[in-house]
Amino acid sequence: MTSHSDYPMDLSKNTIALILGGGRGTRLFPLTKIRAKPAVPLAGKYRLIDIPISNCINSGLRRVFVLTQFLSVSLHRHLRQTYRFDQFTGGFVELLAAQQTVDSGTDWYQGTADAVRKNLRYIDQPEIEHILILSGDQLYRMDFRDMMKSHIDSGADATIAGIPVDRKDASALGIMQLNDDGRVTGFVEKPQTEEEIAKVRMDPAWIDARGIPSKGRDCLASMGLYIFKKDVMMDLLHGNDHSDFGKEVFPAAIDNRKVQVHLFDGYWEDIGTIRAFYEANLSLASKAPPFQLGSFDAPIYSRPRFLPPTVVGDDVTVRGSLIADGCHIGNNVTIEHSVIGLRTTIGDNVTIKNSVVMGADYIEDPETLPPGRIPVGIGNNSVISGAILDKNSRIGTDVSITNAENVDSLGEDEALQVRDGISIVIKNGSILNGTKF
Ligand code: ADQ
Ligand code: ADP
Repeated sequence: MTSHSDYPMDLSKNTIALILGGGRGTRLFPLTKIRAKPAVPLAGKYRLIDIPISNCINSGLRRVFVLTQFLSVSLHRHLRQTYRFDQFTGGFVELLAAQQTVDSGTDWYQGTADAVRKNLRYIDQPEIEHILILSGDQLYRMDFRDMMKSHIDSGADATIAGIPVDRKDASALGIMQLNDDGRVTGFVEKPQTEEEIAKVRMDPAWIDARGIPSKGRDCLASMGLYIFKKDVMMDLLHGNDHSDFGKEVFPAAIDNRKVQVHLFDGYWEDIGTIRAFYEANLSLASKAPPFQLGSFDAPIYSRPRFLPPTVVGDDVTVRGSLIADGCHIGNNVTIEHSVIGLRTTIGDNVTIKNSVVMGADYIEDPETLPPGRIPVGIGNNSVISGAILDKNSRIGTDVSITNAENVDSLGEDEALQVRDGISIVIKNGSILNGTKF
């Protein structure tokens, strides 16, 4: 256990965090079709943005900008209602949306570096010395004071958080080569061939020698988390049109700037695709989750809500699942390895397996529904398996969503779609009584 006195690093005054809230990317479609990526619900009661912001707060960092492509009302509301710092801390969590940067052109951000470049004027405050850049779609817990310590101790211009990975995972990540002092001497973004990987692979003994069991892993991946000296970052983004940190800024910077690594070997998952998002949610719904949502030292924060406890009927079996507040679960229900989000209503004789049910924004009074309207929630006698049900979805009675024919991809605008083999009912989507898929 560490105490605050172990950390002389005080990030509250001289460091700003920028959270990259998502590009044009469609990797989380259709969950991001109607909301900004940081607002996507996670683990039944959080949103993706709660992870990096909680890490900042737990590291003593309270000056946080969130860069998004579009000003999302629900994201703005969530941030406003959740992250209110008292007037004496000087803290803030503020959204910077692409459309707001009028004098930088009306283009959307072209990439991660471009998103930061278009907001430099908010960052360039005299007391700020370091900029921490974070991804908005990762699940991990890190004390950024450790990373800042590496950054300061090595006198780096920029520090990249790095994690050992297997070769099979290398092609989706930025892979770094390091010298004995931990300086980055090679950087290849998402190497696709054996030759490219060979250029940057590390000897597993190098990793073992630094106190991290390599377990045969011979690639060191960038976690997409960076600390820059502010002035160096200003320089690196000035006078060029490099749009991405991984693709352009780092490969160009490693020769004439001191770019160091900060090694990390805890749980860390990029959850920016439907498959990764689904699996990360389900991994939390197990007896021994690889990531603890609850932690006394470093909690994950979210908007406080005043919901009643979940009501459970007779003959309900729940195995390896997360059930959030405010749910109504009927009789004779089986829930296995699933996430049941806030205010979910489940009828009688329902089976839910390996699914992420996001819940609802409101509790509906069935008496007030117009005739023929399917109520929010999951109707009687339905079976849901291998699915994501986005918020406020209306699943009728006798419905079966199991992707019985193992379809990999289906639909664009329909209420029921398939991505990466996972059935998805979109937000507010209705599935008629008796539908079988
Ligand atoms: P990727 O995650 O593939 O790789 P990218 O798509 O650039 O890189 O996303 C990084 C983060 O920035 C994500 O949170 C994303 O949502 C956000 N983002 C992307 N474009 C954005 C934009 N235009 N405006 C605002 N936010 C944007 C990166 C690195 C790799 C590293 C992996 C680790 O490039 O080197 O290994 O992260 O996950
Ligand atoms: P999502 O990002 O999932 O699409 P929503 O925009 O639907 O989320 O909003 C989610 C939460 O905000 C819900 O708890 C909802 O009750 C609440 N909410 C919706 N509208 C308002 C409002 N005008 N003022 C305050 N809270 C609201």
